Amino acid sequence: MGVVNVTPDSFSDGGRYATPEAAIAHGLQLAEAGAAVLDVGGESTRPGAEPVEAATELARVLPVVEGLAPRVGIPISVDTSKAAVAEAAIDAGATVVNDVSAGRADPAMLDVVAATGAGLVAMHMRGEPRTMQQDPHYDDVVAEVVAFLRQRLDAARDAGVADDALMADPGIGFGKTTEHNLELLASLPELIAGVGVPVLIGTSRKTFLGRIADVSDPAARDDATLATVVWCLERGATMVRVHDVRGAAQAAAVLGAMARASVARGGMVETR
Ligand code: PMM
Repeated sequence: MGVVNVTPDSFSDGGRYATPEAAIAHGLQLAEAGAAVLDVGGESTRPGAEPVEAATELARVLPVVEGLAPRVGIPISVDTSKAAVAEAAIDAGATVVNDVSAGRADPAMLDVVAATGAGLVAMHMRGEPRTMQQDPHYDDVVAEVVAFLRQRLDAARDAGVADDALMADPGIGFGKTTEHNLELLASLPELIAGVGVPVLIGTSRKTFLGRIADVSDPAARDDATLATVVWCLERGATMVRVHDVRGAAQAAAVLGAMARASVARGGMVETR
């Protein structure tokens, strides 16, 4: 999943693709580089970010979805927590809703997803972006994230979202310390088994990578990101959300070839 942020203030690529033309050109490049899905977002969810009005988010996202949908042969997801934005983006050609609030921020969201037949990514976040990094605490981060995701997936099913339309995401960096993020990544097979639907992971350029690899500029964290991409795909993640699609696609292709060779030699690694 390639990230197309149409925001002036995203932590990772803030302002670079803030005009529709720049964002569309960027999305086309990511599709060319091997993205399987393009994730278009108009509200920054970086720690401390203030919410934006639906009208502002719509004005950012819609022209980009409209511009990309007829030109890329891959699904487009809309990264939003607002039902009105999701509905308009689906009208414009998006087929997946990536909601970092997992349907909690807007009571109409799950109904919109169900009524349109769109896919849904339900993500775990502790609190909201404005406050989520203020002293996050869990007794058992893996168990609590799994329990939350199971509850939100059930809420989506209760609203009428089809089981095969669902993905779950532990929300790396959303109300989590470096240790929490590492614990979630270390426990990926347990987490995937626990939620029971395909799992998406977004580590790309996040702060914990900068801390571990000592890289302060988020745009210089793609090599650090790639280590997590390989780790996640190797441990059963279905999809990774990245800025550097070219690197991730190359790593996934090589990983898949090695996994197939391993199976051909009677190894235990699954093909993907
Ligand atoms: N991370 C960001 C935004 N949206 N959506 C999902 N499903 N998972 C994530 O980890 C995620 C997300 C923040 O990163 P960005 O500012 O680089 O888009």
